[in-house]
Amino acid sequence: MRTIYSPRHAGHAGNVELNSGAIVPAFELPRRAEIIRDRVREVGLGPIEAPREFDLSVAARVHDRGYLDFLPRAWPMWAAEGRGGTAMPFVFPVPGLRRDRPPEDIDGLLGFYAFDAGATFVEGTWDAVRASHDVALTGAALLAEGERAVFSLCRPPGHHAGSRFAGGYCFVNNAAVAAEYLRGRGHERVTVLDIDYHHGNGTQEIFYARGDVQVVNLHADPVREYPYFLGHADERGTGAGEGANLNLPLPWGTGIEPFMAALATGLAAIADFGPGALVVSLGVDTYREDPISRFQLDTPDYPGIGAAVAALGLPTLFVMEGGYAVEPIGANAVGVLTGFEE
Ligand code: Q9C
Ligand code: ZN
Repeated sequence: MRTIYSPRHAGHAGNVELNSGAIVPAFELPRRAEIIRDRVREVGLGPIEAPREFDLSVAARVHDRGYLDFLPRAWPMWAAEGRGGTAMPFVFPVPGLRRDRPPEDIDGLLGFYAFDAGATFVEGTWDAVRASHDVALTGAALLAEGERAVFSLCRPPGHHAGSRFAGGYCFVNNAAVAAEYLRGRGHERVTVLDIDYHHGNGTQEIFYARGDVQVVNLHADPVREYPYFLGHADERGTGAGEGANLNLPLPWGTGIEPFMAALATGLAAIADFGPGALVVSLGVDTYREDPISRFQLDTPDYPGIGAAVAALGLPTLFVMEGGYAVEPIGANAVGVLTGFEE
């Protein structure tokens, strides 16, 4: 399997986040992608290739134009106020206390285009986001050209980014952009299967009213876990998308057996939907020692997940999402891929 990787992710570095009432170094950091890349090499998964360049026309079909225009302007506007460090929102438009009118000030705009304080900007953020988007689209293009499977080693991740909201370390929804690309390239139906620990709220929102892109999500139950406000089992899609959204929430402490049982349910729903291609939002924050998560998967469990996905027999694009136990992240993520190939 080919891996698509860009070193430009490394410009998105030194960010901080809010954690238990304190400002701490962001858990989502450059080493993550480097360790995964090194593991790809170590196990000989296949060639590691640079992305091609794409314009934002596909992204503009899943994201709001004003939002996409804001992302590259966020850091320059912040710096123009004489500020350094990390650009982070502190005020958000909630129902009843907002109008649908973008402010002009950077602090207002950061909140207007975000659902939490977790997607922060430094000088190199937009370049890294742009490269991550290209990494995803290059994988999708290779799939459209006939590859059976490709690994898009995206960083920053994307599945929390909604049509006009950043959050949870995510800016552009790489998996959604890839799925939308595949839809436009001959596949009548495409599925996004999200196995990150956290519910892919952005991906769900983007495709919720669409019947051509199925979204299947395995994640920690939002009753107790981030992102809290979406990801329940009764969210099934709306309008033309009715029945095309499947949430499989799992309790804290979930180990590999119930995880595989839920995965089997998800895979059966995918087979019923009959997509021409599959995009997997691959998060390995389901790992037992992940510092911000509470599932119990272990390193030897990951190949079995890849093997189960492979049994669908679909052209498959893996798009990297979360995973914050930094040293084991390579073995865990690449374990899914080697399991897929066996
Ligand atoms: N401050 C992804 O896995 N909550 N995003 C952090 C500690 C946000 C996860 C709690 C987790 C976001 C792509
Ligand atoms: Zn996650």
